[in-house]
Order: sequence, then C-alpha cells, then structure tokens
Amino acid sequence: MNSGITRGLRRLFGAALLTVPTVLLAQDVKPRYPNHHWYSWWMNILPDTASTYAPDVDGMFNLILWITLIVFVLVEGCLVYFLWKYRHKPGRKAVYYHGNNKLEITWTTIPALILVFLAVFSNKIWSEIKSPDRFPKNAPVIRIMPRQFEWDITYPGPDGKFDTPDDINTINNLYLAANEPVQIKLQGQDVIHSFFVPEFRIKQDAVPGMPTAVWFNPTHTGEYDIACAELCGLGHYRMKGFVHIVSHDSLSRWMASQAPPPPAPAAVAPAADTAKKAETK
Ligand SMILES: [Cu+2]
Repeated sequence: MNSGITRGLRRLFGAALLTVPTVLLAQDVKPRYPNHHWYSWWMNILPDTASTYAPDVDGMFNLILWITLIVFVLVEGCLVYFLWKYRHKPGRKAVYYHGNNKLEITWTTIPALILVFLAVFSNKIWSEIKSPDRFPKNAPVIRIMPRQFEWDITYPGPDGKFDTPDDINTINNLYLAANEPVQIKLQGQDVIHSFFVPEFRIKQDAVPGMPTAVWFNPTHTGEYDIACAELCGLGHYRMKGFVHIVSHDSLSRWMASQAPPPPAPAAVAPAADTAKKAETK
C-alpha cells in the first residue's frame, strides 16, 4: 500500500484510540448506581435511569457485557498464544487435517447454551415491558403518530376517547407525571420510525398500518429526549422530541391550559350593527 496512505490511516487510528476514552471520561458521570459493585462500575456511564424497569434492563446489559467480555478475552488470548506458538521456525512444516468433530460440537453447543440461558433469563423482563396483557391496568393511553419528521402527540382529553373535540394535541412535547404509568399507542403515518427514550430504556418501532404500544412509569421529574431510532429520511437527524416529566399538579395545570375552548353557542343571526362592525374590520 502507498506509504502516505498507510501513515494517514495510522494517524487516524491513533486519533480514534485517543478520542474515544477522552470523550467517555469528559462526560458528566453521575453515579447512576450509588451502591454499585466492582462488577458493574461501568454502568455509571450509561444515561440516567428514569423508568421503573430501567435498572432491570441495565442488569441484563451488564450480564451480557460480562459474558461477551470473558469470551472475547478467551478467544483473543488463544489467537495471540497460537500466533506465538506456531510462528515460523526453520524446518517446521504445516500439517493438514480435516476438521475436528469434538471441537466443532463444543464451540456450537456452548454459544447455543448461552443463548438459551439469556433467552430464558431475560424473558421475565421482556414480557413485563413488551406484553400488552402485562401493561399496568388503568394507565392512561396517549397516542403518538410519528411522521417525517415530527412526533404528533394526542391526549384523549376528559372523555378518554380519541378523535373527539376535547382531544389535546401537541407536536414534539410529551408531558407526563412522575410515578404515574402511561401507555403510548404508536401509529406510524408514513415510513417506519422508532420511539426511543434512552433514559427510560424503551425503544419501539412505529410501523405504518400496524399499531404498536409501549408503557413506562417515569420515576422522577426531568426532561428527556425522544429520539427517532429508525433512519426515516433526510430529516431523520432533526426528528427530536422531548418528554417533560413533571409533578401531578403541574400536569393537571398544563392539561387545563391546553384544553380546547368549549364549542361556540348555537349560531344566532348577528344583529345588524355587529355584522356591520365585522365588515369594517
Ligand atoms: Cu423518524
């Protein structure tokens, strides 16, 4: 390869190696898990945990990270050891042999067993988050209809029904109360989008023509980003919304301020002078 290109690539690689840890260290690292143990210290660089099930998801993340870390160290260790052991030696000849059934059965069975274990172990958390029959009963439903490139949010209003005059509609700003579970009904309007709030550890695709639902229970007040996690077009990068977690009273006040005005009283023929005034305006 051209030596100039090689040098350039080497520099780029060096810069990347330096940049990644610097960015990680420069982050405002708050202890997410104040009582964390040595085996989970890195969890503190994850985003804030702001839903009831977020710590369970992080627990799975930690377990999987440990399994992959151990496998990585073993595999790379073997690779480096064999590179050294079977290095070139004058007079040594390569030996050919046709596979090894025992080894192949072993390295197929172990990953399969690990996968089965993870599937069984994670099933409880998965079904708690994703199974509609496990959603908290009586959690209010809010409808989000994402489209290129915004989050169209509808609250059903006091009558509890969508598409009625008392609905409250907002764009990109979802207001919720802390410690009150909600269900979000997702209906994509054009292409596939994905509702993602990292702090709640929730991500769900919104597929046009296939309503999906998620639920969560925010544990404390704060503001979080809603990021679209599905590349959905040229404006994907700016498809950003906000979740505002506020107190129950603040939410009630906000709801009252957003309520659509009551319907105008039955139309009465305007008096002659009112009609004139309107004309001159
Ligand atoms: Cu999108």
